[in-house]
Parts: sequence; structure tokens; C-alpha cells
Amino acid sequence: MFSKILIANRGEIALRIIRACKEMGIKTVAVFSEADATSSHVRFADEAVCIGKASSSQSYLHIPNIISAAELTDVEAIHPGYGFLAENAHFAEICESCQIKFIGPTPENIRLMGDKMRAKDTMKKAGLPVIPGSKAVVKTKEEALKVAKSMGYPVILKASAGGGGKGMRVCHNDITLQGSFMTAQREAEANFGNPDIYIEKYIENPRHIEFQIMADQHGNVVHLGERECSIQRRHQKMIEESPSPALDEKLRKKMGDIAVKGAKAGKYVNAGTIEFLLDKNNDFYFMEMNTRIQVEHPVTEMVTGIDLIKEQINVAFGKKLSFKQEDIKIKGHSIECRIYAEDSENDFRPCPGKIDVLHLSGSRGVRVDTHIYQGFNIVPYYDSMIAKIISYGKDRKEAMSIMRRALDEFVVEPIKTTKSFNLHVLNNDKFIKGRFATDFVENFLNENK
Ligand code: MV4
Repeated sequence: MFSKILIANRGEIALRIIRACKEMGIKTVAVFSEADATSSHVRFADEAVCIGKASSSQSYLHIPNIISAAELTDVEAIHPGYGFLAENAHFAEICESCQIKFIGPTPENIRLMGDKMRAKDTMKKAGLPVIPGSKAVVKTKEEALKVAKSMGYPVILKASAGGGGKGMRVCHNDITLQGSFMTAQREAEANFGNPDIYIEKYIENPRHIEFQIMADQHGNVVHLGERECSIQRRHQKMIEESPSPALDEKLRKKMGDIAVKGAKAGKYVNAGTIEFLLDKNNDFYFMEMNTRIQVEHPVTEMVTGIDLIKEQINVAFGKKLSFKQEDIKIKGHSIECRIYAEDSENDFRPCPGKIDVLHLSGSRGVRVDTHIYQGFNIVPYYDSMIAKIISYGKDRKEAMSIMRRALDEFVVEPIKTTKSFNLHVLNNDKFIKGRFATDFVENFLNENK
């Protein structure tokens, strides 16, 4: 096994990876920005190297500084976590050329799935259901109008290099399409350095359901069930759960088998996620593949009993998966509430600051993944997520009641957080009944204004 790993990340995920390494007998190196010197991942790693100033571009995104830290500490591998460099094919390639194992997919996996049109084309050829749309990127307004005419409105414009909802535009007629096309191109260029746009039929109020994939370097690919991720606000997820209340055994098997087929078609290795949109008629479509471990991976760990981070490290070392598809049994139900240091009463404006009083939730059926502690200063430079509360119960009802109790216990004074928002959702009738889609949060916030 690797004897030493560098974690190219911060916050709760850096700590999560350090903990997995400790249990595996692997030494850890933390990297940190000047703003994170007192963070938990620095304290709990065996070694720590400062890699630059507070801003991400000068630290957690700064490839030369991270590679220098890796060379200096003589690590054998780098775990990128999520965000930052996790889906940067160039970074994965540089690691390889320095004989440092990148704990994640291959640069070619990342490149393929990062190009949304190429990814879609690969999946379509492999027989996955994909959303009807343009066969390639659409270069002109006139071409866009033609494609829209052939499918019918509404349509959605997406950036080919995009993903995660940034720069998408829904158009309901020729007029709005004409008005949006150039803006979408300009936004794609500004956000992703690539103006390419493609068009799809717009699926109204779908559910967002994603399948966890694990693949080794020997061609073994399995799925670990799904996560329901429809509770999100402006493409920022708030609550996730596994299994999804929308799937039955039959649909789960159908979607899971298709997800595995897609990962195989992309010659995928390590942990990944196949995202589907599920519509009102229970028709589902491949949307994109995320080539990283995701924030919400704990709910999958709770219902499968599998440590996904350890599995990622084992697979990166060259080991075979420790389980086959038939060994994976989904047991019980798990919910994750993300706690953001944001004021949900004030348009979710970020609320950094020092934590004077902290009480973490605990006991039966509760897991808290966080890097915060009493006296910790939440800095304003990065994502505002400060904790993930994960509940586990024998069924959805129990997981919900444990979550309400866990949220109630969670105290971070005087920081404003999204705890009360989460509690309101957990007490909402539609949520309790499992009847919701991606429009849930927007409707919920409008109804409770
Ligand atoms: C869509 C869609 C409806 N129709 N594509 C949002 C994130 C990005 N990955 C793609 N997204 C969507 N693509 C078609 N053809 C609706 C969304 C969407 C969405 C998807 C998942 C979770 C939440 C969402 C909220 C709004 C829109």
C-alpha cells in the first residue's frame, strides 16, 4: 500500500480523507493556505505544508505549489477531494508525469466527461437514454432555431464545457431563444473559456437522481445505489438521501445497470457518479458524469457499509474492488443535511466569523462530518459549507426523526446557518411524503416568504 498521501484540499473532506488514511496505516500530508493555518486538517495530518495565500488561485488551485509540497514531503499519491483540482485533467496528468498517483479517474476519463457533448455521445452510443437535443455543438442562432423547431419548445441551452447548472438558459419560444443564444455563448466563454453551446429538450421539474459508481483498474465496475439530490437551491444541494423515495427495486436495478454500462463505455476507473434526470412518467435520461468523490458520498456509505474513500485509495493502488455487484445490499435509509454558514432569512448571504459556542449532534444514527471546533474562525474565502449532518435509520421515517433530533442539537453560536431551513424542510408535508422534485426549494421559499 502507499505509505504517504498528500491531500490537496481543505475543510471537512480533507479531514475525512486523513481519517481514512489513518485507519489504513497511511501517513498524511495536509496542504493549507495562510487563511487555514489553524484548520483541523492541518492539526490532524502527520505533516502540513503552507502552499500560499488565502485566495484559492494562489493556494488550493496552484498546481506548482501543490506539486512542490508533494515533492518536498516525498508522497506517493495525491487525493484531490472534491472541487478545486479534483476534475482538472491537466493536474491529473502532471501528477502522473511526476510519478505521483492521482487518486481518482484517468486524465482521459476526466477530459471525456468534462466535455458534455462528447460524454453524451459516448453514452448514447453505449445505449443509454439521453435527452433529445442537438447532435453536436450549435454554432449559430439560425441553427439553434432549426433544432428547437424540430424538437418543440421548451428547450435549454447548455455550455459544452459547463456542468452543475452554470450558464444554462431555458427558452420557451423563438423570441427568447434568439435573445438568449449569444448571451449563453458569451457566458460559456467567460465561465469555462469555451463558447460552445448545445441544445436539449427541456424536461420540466425532473428529479435529480445520481448513481454511485466504483471501478477498479481491472475492468470491474459496480454501482452502490442511488442518491436523491432534488433538494437544491440554485444548483447548490441542501439535502440528499439514499435510497431515493422515487425508485422501486425494479427501476433501481434498471437505472443501476445502465449506469454501470455507461461507466464501462467510458472505460472509467475509481469513484464516479452518473447523474440522471427522472421525469413525471418515470422516464430517465443520462445527464452528466461527475469524475470525483462527491460531497454527499456519506449517505451511500451508510446504506452500503462501504468506505468509499478507502476503496478509492485501494483502487488507485491497483487492488481489485473488494466486492461484486451481488455483494452490495442497500440496508436502511440515510439523509444528509448540509450546514452552510449562510443566513437563510437573508437570501442565504454568507456569514463567516468566529465560533464561540459549539455543540455537535451525536449518538445513535448520527454522523457529523466537519472540520469546525469551538474557537474556530470561519473564513470568507471558500465554500460556506461548515458541516454535514448524516442520519441513518432502519427506514426513511426513522432517518427523518433522527435528523430532526440531530439538527435540533446542533449549535454554532453566533454564526447564522442553514440549520433552521433544513428543519423546516424536514417538517414539510411534501418532503415527508417523498413527493418533491427539483422545483421544491424555490416553491418552498416562495410559499414561506
Ligand atoms: C436540465 C434540466 C431539464 N432539462 N436539462 C441543472 C444542473 C445541470 N447538471 C443540468 N441541470 C438541468 N438540466 C434538461 N434538458 C433541468 C436541470 C435542472 C436541475 C437538474 C438537477 C438538479 C437540479 C436542477 C435544477 C434546475 C434545473
